[in-house]
Amino acid sequence: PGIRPLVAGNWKMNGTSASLNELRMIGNGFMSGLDAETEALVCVPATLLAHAAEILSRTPVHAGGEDCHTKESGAYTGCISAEMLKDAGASHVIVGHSECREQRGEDDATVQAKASAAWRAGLVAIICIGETQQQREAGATLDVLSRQVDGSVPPSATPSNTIIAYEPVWAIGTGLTPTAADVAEAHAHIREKLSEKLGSVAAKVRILYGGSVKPSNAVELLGVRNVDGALVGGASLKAADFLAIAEAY
Ligand code: G2H
Repeated sequence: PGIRPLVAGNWKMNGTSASLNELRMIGNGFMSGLDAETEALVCVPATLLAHAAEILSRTPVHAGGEDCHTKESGAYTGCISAEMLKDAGASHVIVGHSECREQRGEDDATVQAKASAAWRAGLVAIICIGETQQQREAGATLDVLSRQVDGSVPPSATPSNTIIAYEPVWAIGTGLTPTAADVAEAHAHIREKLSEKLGSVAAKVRILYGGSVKPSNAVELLGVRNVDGALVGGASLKAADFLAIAEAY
């Protein structure tokens, strides 16, 4: 109550100009009939961002980036700054996705610096956290989430510049999802840690669930207390699936 849900897509390393038609269909879907209570965003590869932003500019759907560098510019071959994403039409950027943490050795301090870089450029930071399967099996889930909130979320985060995405690593792209009770426990814990860190504004910071969200489980997952939206990977590549998930609200 009081929090506008966000359904965000994450295309990852998928999509060429041929995929822009799906984006057109997503934009059209939100123009015609979908509940205006739900905010929508699609984060696309940087190569598509300017096209995506142009296509979505006539719709209520935002375009976002999937990662950014901490610096504004400089000798960082192959990297993209938050300012560049903003210039290409992004409103949001994902930082600290588990794939970046794992594949590129990104630590909490780097993720926090990326969130600050996003704000510097005028972007909303979507900060991803979540435990691995090994950590879950060891009973360390809540400790891991505490450590990631402490380390990855800048102390001056607000509901307007920051969104948290809880993505259990073992649920990403696997088709596995936690139970509603597990999701409720994790989100309540994240909310509590945010409150300790940010004070009363934490009540309004959106906490998205991510990890194998699809039309068939969206109603259950998005109905959980403290779940303020979804970060959708695979199912955001098909307009029909993404729209069906948004309709779960
Ligand atoms: C988790 C999620 C989106 P998927 O990475 O960030 O992907 O929905 O494919 O599990």
